[in-house]
Amino acid sequence: MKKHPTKIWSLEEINGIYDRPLLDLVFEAAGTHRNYHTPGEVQLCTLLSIKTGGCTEDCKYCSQSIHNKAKVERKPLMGVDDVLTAARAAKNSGSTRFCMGAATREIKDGRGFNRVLDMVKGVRAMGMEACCTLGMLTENQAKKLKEAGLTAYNHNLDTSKEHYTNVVTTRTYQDRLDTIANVAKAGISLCCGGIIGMGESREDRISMLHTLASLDPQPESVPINALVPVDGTPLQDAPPIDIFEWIRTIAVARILMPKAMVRLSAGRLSLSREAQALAIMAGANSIFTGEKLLTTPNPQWNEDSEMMKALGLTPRPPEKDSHHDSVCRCSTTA
Ligand code: SAM
Ligand code: DTB
Ligand code: SF4
Repeated sequence: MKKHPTKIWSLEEINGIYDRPLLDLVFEAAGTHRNYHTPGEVQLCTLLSIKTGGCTEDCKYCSQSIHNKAKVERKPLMGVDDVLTAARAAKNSGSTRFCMGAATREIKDGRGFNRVLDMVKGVRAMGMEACCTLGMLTENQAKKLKEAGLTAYNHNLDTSKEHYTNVVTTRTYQDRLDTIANVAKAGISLCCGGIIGMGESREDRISMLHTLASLDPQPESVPINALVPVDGTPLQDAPPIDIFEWIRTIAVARILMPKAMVRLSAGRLSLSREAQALAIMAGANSIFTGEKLLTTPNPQWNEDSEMMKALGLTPRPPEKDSHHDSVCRCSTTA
């Protein structure tokens, strides 16, 4: 099959887009969004922490790192039945994607990994998309997850290559890229994005967007997290994000990666409905619902459904595969 050509963006081009007057940028991103996706449709996703706390990595933002002093109750890997009960509840609440996150540098082969494979099979059997985030992955593990039916693997770049060592020191940017390559080799869609508000500069945000857009294939899903400053982490006192920088990041992500689902991930609790509306205008088309993300709070179901109603948004129907069935009404290939 002929490969769909993806435009290769230079850093200078991305700089130029990012620096445009904000409303021009949002207008262009909204146009791109409408060319590739059904306007007004938002995918609802639900997260579950299937293994909580005790992670040996030193990510400065994370409540679950043993290097940080955040108060998080450690929980071992959950059982398959409990995970599937949570998945069913998420489905009944309108979620079409179920994301299972484990606090770990990497998952070892054996009983635990086999249990995760069963979780993936169970979620897929319910007709939901299944996503996992389990830290570093070998090529063989990625292959097994693919065989179990995994829809996507989440592995974020988090920030720019340049800023990375200020945020994490126990692994390298290249380690992240290696796992991403293993995911791609196995034919699993990639969910890859970052966090805004970790003391990065505008250049860092542009550099991260450049790296994301240059991945081959591009991510199917791009989570844009606003830092949740968790007490006891080195970033607990990070100043709140500049909302317009967050909007710019979302708009540029939409323009550079037109087919991707752009997800408003962590941090929505501190964002107004108006800010979220502008982000959706700028091309975001997915939110995480449910009162908890992995360890931090998230808006209540009813708050989100009221926001959706007020904005005239509809939940994306199930089994509409984001990568292949995207509505493309334009004649060019971006
Ligand atoms: N351990 C795995 C890993 O790091 O790849 C998976 C779990 S990790 C919690 C998933 C992602 O959540 C991180 O890559 C980061 O982007 C995001 N995240 C974690 N803590 C956050 C926080 N306090 N604020 C915003 N995003 C956060
Ligand atoms: C992503 O980029 N954001 C989600 C999902 N991928 C796994 C996780 C957000 C976690 C926020 C912090 C917490 O709740 O612990
Ligand atoms: Fe561990 Fe992931 Fe948290 Fe980093 S972000 S400390 S790898 S759970």
